[in-house]
Order: sequence, then C-alpha cells, then structure tokens
Amino acid sequence: MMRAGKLTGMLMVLMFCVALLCSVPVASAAEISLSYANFPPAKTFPCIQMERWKQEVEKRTGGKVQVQTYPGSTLLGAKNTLRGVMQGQADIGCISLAYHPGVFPLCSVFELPLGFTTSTSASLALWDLFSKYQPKEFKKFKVLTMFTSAPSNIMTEVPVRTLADLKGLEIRASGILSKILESLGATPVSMPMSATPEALQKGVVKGLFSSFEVLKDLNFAEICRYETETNTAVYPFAIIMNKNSWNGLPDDVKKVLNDLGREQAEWTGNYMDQHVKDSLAWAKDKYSIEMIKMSDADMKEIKDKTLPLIEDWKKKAADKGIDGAAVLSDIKASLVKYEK
Ligand code: 3IO
Repeated sequence: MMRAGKLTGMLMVLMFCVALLCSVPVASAAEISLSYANFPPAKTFPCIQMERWKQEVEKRTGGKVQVQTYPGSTLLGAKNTLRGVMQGQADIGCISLAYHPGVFPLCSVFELPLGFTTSTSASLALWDLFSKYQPKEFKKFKVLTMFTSAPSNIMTEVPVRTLADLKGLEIRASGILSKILESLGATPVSMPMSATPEALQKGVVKGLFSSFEVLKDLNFAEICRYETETNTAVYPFAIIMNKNSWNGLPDDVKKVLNDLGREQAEWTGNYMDQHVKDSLAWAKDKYSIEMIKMSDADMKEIKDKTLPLIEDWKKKAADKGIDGAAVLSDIKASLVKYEK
C-alpha cells in the first residue's frame, strides 16, 4: 500500500514537471496576448474580418502579439460587449451600434437612409467621420476600426411586393433601422442578429431587415424565400479596445494597430460587397429565392416616409452638442467621393 502510494505521488510530480515544461514555451511564444470577443457565429462577416485582423496583427508584429478570438458570444454577447470591454473582461470587442440606442449620438447617423449602395463606401465614410470628429461617445475606448454592413433589405417568409404587403408584418431589425420599418407600416421587433435564428425558427418574426449575405451565412434563405430590395440603411459597427489594454501596449504595436484602422475598414467593405453577391447566387441556386423590386412609386414613398427620421436624429444630436447639418454634409461629400 505504502509503496504504491509513494509511486503514485512520484508519478504525479513527474507528470506535473512534464506539463510545466510543455506549457512554458507556449506561454512565452508571444509577449502580448489579446482577447477579442465577437457576438455572431464564426461564419458571419464580423468574425471573418476579426480573423483577418488577427492574422495581420500577428504577422505585422512578428508574432509579438497573439490574438485569441472568441466568435459566437463565447466570451461576451451582443449587448454586453460594450460593458465587458470597458471592464476588461475582453481586451477587444465587436459591437453593432444599432443595438445600443442613444449611446452613439454621432455615429448612429449611419443607421439612417443616407444613400450608400455598398459596404465599402459606407465603411470608408464611417471611418472618415469617426477620424474627423473623434466623438466623445467612444471616449472610454480605443477604437481600432469601424465598418458597416451592406445596405439593408427585407428578407421574409411571405412575399413583400408592395408597401401594403408590409403592413403589420413582424420583422426583426435594430436601432434606427427598426424605426425605418415602423415608418413603413411594418411591426419591427428589435433584437441582435445573434438572437434572430431562434426568433425566425419559433415564428416570433416573419422576416428580417439586414444585409443579404446572412441568407447564406445563417442559412436564412431556407426560411426567408422572398427578398425585397430596398437598399436603405446600413448597420454601423465599431471594434473597441479596453483603454488600459491599449495604454499598456508598446509604441511599435500601437503603430501596427493604428495603421490597420482604415485598411481594415476597406478590407471588410470589399469582403462584404463580394460576399453579398456570392450569397445571393448560392441562395438562388439552393433555395430558388425570389428577388423582388418595389415600384418606383413605393420607392419614392419609402424615401418620403423615412425623411423625418433624419430630422429626429438631428434634434437628438443637437441635444448632445453635435452639429447634425455639418455631419450630414461631410457624409454627403464622402458619399460622392467613395461611390464614384
Ligand atoms: C450583421 C450582424 C451580425 C452578423 C451578420 C450581419 N450582417 C449584417 C449585420 C448587421 C447587424 O448588426 C444586424 O443586426 O443586422
């Protein structure tokens, strides 16, 4: 008994030493390890851009920085990433601004129907706006990059051919995009994208209002066979970093991350625009989805009915000391520049 006990004890000590030896080189491979939380599933564009950013950062810092990515709300969910990153539960997090009404009085302007036709142009315009204004709504964070979805469209179980078809239809959206639906007579249900598969599955909503690439990435084409093109507002995103984590980085690493800001916005826009095309082709092939265009009269009505939302935004911005007219005119200039 005694002998066996001693042997087991010695074995355990040996195994502990082996484990220690094995773990030491792994732990010291990178000097800096950063955690990055993301809310939707790994296949979706916010996570695809996260993996690209991770690769670039690890490459450009020569392996000095290692990024641990957590897709699919495995570290922080859609609505608690903001607080989680502030408190340091993750170093970096991805947020969709529309999930936080009232929190981003300046950058929420990108949830309005501004006329952007691509994710690339909207993403660059958003980054330019942020860079110019350095809004205090982000003062608790270091913003690493920003980008937007592609313009939003209506994906539904039943065909929406006219504005009349939209009346009272429960459709999932978020933030000002929910208000857009409401002004068009639909019944918006606000929730993050990560909650949408279950809501569609359970019949809580009959469709959603977002960019088309989710038809493939979240397999929404299976349920939502009708796709009505409205190409209205986009969803703006920010990649935020904990201020202490940022301040603790050496200057050469800070430079790498700063240099990536605009480039990452453009990369994500380009990826998104191409991926929307690929996803639509896939959904047509696999589920024979029907693409629907509304009449010119309905499209004009959409424009007229959503115009007051721009005035609402301006008023709320003014309350926070933001010159809404100047912001909108800067965005107009970016739109002309990037939509060429
Ligand atoms: C989005 C969010 C997560 C995953 C894929 C996505 N495609 C477009 C969005 C925009 C958004 O935040 C939303 O809730 O529709």
